[in-house]
Amino acid sequence: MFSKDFAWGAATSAYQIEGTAPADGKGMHIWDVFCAEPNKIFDNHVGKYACDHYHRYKEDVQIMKKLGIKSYRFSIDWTRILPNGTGKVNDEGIRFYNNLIEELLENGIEPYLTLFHWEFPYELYKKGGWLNSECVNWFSEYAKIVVQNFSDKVTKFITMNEPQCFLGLSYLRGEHAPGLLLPLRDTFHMAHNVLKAHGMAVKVLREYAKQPIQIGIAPTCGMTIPYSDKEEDINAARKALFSMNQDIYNWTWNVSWFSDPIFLGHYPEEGMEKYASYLPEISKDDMELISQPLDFMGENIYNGVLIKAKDNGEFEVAGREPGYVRTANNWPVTPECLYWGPKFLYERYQKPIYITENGFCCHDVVSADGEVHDPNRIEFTTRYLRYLKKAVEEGVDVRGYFHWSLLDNFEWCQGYKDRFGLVHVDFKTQERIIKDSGYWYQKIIESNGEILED
Ligand code: GCO
Repeated sequence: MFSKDFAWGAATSAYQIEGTAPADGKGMHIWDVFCAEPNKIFDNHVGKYACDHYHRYKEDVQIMKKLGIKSYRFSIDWTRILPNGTGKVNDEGIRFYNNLIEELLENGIEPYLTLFHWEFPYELYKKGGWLNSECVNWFSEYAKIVVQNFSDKVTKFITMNEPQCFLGLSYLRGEHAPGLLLPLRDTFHMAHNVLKAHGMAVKVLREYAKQPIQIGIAPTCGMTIPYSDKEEDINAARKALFSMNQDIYNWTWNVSWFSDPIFLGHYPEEGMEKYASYLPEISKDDMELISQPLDFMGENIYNGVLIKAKDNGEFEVAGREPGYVRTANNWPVTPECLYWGPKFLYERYQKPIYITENGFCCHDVVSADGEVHDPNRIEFTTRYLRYLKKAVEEGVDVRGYFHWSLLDNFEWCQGYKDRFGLVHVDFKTQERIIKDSGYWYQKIIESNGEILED
């Protein structure tokens, strides 16, 4: 069963919910700029209103309290704190996040603060962004201000959300802000700088914390699921998860390329050989900085691929059965990934794990009765949590689960098309309606997952 202090939570991110119309001194970040370009976002939706959480945060905290949510993972918009990315601090931004954090604490909800969930300051982007090695100092300056202002109340910090995405989707595929297609070599250089920035931020968070804090990072990846319970398929799935098996233009999705340096102190040998011609200078000091000790591993887990052993000791991706279950945005529903993923990650990195995101996009509508009935989200989440429970009962140290997401929100280049919330948002009126899944999640939390019995 789940531990008695298991962190049942919900997750959001600044740009996706706050509404970032330049208010109260906020600076511009790359998503503000990207959304202003035509044909980048579905139906040219823009994030500058989103859920207007910036003004409605008290209402949203009350919804969390009503649902019994114990922990809330949110991100800080870097440009609310440092409008230009470095230099002058914006007191209004500090005030907003202090108010949010205090509101959470007053309502018995523990804040989990993500420093970077893709809101990269535009002024710093113009100076080269993550490609400029100065980014290590920029990010650590930001981290220092965050920890000095919030660590008297916040004890859980996540440095970055999904380097795989904010590098891969943004600079390899060009689908996310700033929408570039960089030379492969640049993307490996960026990734190394990002990892160094993460490490420097960890050092700064530790040095300036006003009380003992816990620090982690929240990568994501497609998990691997053994095709059968045969030992060879299980070994093949484990091997596939950590191998460099992505094609070169999707290289950021190789799990171990980011997690091995952070948790093991070295890049994976297979990747060092495979990518040798693209790599920057990598020093011993770099790896020491990158592998600053962390207290936990976050992981955003949505789905996985079936892996089958081949006779030659290699592995292959096995096809899914015809008509396999999908979400409204066509993601496969693969509940086993919330067993095998934590299991394999815990075996390799031996760190407590938080599922920092897991959720589903469903076709949610407000029914004639004024409610939002979302049986699919309840069904899918039930299946996934049953597998997570199995992993926990077999000894995987999973400390918490954050459902993505609290609110329907701005789903990046998909705009407002994809609804992931436990709470429905009417983006015209900003009316919130708790979906059936929200009330269902309330019962899960109340029973500490006991009602998940098969
Ligand atoms: C991500 C991000 C979230 C997404 C969520 C649904 O994983 O891409 O962390 O911001 O909105 O995962 O795609």
